Amino acid sequence: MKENPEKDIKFLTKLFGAEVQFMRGVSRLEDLPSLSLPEIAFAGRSNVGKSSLINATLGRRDVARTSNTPGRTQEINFFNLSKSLILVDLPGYGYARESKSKIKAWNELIRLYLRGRASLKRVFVLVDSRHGLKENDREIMEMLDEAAVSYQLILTKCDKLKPLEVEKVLKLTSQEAIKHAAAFSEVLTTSSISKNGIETLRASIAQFV
Ligand SMILES: Nc1nc2c(ncn2[C@@H]2O[C@H](COP(=O)(O)OP(=O)(O)OP(=O)(O)O)[C@@H](O)[C@H]2O)c(=O)[nH]1
Ligand SMILES: [Mg+2]
Repeated sequence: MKENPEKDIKFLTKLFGAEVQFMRGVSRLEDLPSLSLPEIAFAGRSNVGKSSLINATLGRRDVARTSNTPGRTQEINFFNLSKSLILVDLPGYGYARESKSKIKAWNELIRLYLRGRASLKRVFVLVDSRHGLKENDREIMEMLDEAAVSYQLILTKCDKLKPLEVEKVLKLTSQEAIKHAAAFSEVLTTSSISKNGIETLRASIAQFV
């Protein structure tokens, strides 16, 4: 990206206002699209707000499908942004109102994708600000550390907390992030409703264009 802040804003507005194309939803590893553009993936527990955050980042409501019921996103969904990069909406790991075999299959697919994708430039690991890091988040973080896949933690749904509560969970989460080899030390705070943190997230994504 350019260094002039005004130009940066223009660049971001243009990039995220550009055409978004749904490429495909994948439930089997052999159906993954061939490696082409840089990929940025949104991972996290079911219902943490992955699909909503993708929509907020794109400034659109309905690119990625969202729902109150954990387990909405059932495939790895690939979205081509402006023929420049690919945003990847993953199914949630952990709890979902689905059969054990389905959850196991999703978890397996997510892990294989995250560990073995050469074009994957950054993983955002989303964490519900009301709950903080859970065991299955830590498992994913350790797996990404081992695979040397760069990732950044993002606290979601910060509109549901008071500012001081956000500060507290941010501090705790940051203290854990710095202990992980492949994690960014900076943890982002976001809300897909108030749009807080979305510009920072956009800037973070745009560096891969
Ligand atoms: N208050 C608030 N609610 C949110 C926010 N982001 C998402 N939600 C709500 O949380 C629920 C789950 O959002 P999704 O975006 O579908 O979550 P997901 O992580 O994609 O869920 P799965 O695909 O099931 O894993 C929906 O009811 C959203 O409206 C947010 O920033 N603030
Ligand atoms: Mg989803």
